[in-house]
Amino acid sequence: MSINQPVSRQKSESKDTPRRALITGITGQDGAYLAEFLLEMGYEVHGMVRRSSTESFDRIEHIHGHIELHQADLLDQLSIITLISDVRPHEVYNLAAQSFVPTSWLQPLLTGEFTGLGVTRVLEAIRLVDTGIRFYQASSSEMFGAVDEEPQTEATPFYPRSPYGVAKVYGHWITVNYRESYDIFACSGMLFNHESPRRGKEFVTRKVSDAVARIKLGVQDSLSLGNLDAARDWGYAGDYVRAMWLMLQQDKPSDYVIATGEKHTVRDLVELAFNHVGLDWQKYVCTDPKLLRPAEVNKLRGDATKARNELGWRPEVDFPSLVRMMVDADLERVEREINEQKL
Ligand code: NAP
Ligand code: G4F
Repeated sequence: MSINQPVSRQKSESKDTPRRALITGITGQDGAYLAEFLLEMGYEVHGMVRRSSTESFDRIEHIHGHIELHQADLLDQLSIITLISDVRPHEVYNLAAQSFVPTSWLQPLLTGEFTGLGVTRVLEAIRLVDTGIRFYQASSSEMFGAVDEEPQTEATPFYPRSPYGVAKVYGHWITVNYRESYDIFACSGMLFNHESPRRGKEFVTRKVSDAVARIKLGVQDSLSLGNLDAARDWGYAGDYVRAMWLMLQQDKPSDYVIATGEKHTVRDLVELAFNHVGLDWQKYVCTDPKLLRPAEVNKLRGDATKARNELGWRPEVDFPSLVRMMVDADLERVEREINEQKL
């Protein structure tokens, strides 16, 4: 896929000029769904990608030719300023981050740089180029961490339990701060876990759906997991990117919890996924203490009443449908790979 060289854009606009959006993290799960959604809404979609020795554009391969990619990095301030002044987006969606919680204990400083300070770099670029650009920050339910209150709302105090959660709290507050200091239309979406067939295989839902497909098709024997009692409020990524866009279409910027309001354990997830292919999970799943986290969070369940009332947002895919969707997609992919003799 080709990456654009910097080109300065005409700043004059007519009423027919399509809205321009810039997505950081366009190669990730949410970036791919958001890009598709914005294209459907008639946007001109630009994506920021970092340099890598191998291209990892699988999730956006199908929209290649409809989006423009630009090289920049959350660690490099000048590259972000140059990108925003070249593209001159109306809306910036900051989805890029080191997003895997266990990695944040292995690389806490890098996580702070990407996931925390990276937000300030994007906001600084907007402040310097054009404070009229609308900004969405991908905040997380991990900010709530070890909360007492359940379910969590926009007013629930934060108690992050991982370097990732701590970095996201910084990203959240710097977004609020730039809104209040510079009058930038900046919103923080406090999103609870959201999953899909495009989810990275290191996250528990996809690890399970991939393993179920491989076990069913005879190319894997067992599945090792960590804490089966851990519980999350899991929704569908396709529903959640709609909420991101809705936040930037309001008259006033604000922060919103986006969640289903339901909590399920990893054990529920495993049982549903194995049942879907007619297997008894207890014959295949074992637990490995190495997969336990230094600190766990147990009470994450969101209350999205504000988003429902102000944005008109509600999730459309429920948990059992999500699990079935992910297992079916992995069955199809693993079967194809077996037929192509890749497995
Ligand atoms: P993801 O699949 O892990 O995608 C992360 C994206 O960030 C990838 O495109 C990655 O690019 C990019 N990135 C990482 N470091 C970068 C850097 N230094 N410079 C430029 N790009 C960089 O994450 P996701 O699930 O789509 O989540 C999107 C955002 O929402 C993240 O900020 C995440 O923390 C947050 N969030 C996610 C959830 C969830 O349940 N999914 C919930 C709450 C918040 P490469 O392809 O080059 O690695
Ligand atoms: O799927 P997970 O790795 O997601 P986690 O840690 O909740 O983080 C995700 O959601 C956040 C929103 O709250 C995002 F901000 C973040 O970027 C990311 O997208 O783990 C979910 C739960 C944990 O409690 C974990 O301990 O599953 C438990 N789990 C049990 N066994 C496991 C495993 N998690 C993983 N990744 N792998 C296991 O084998």
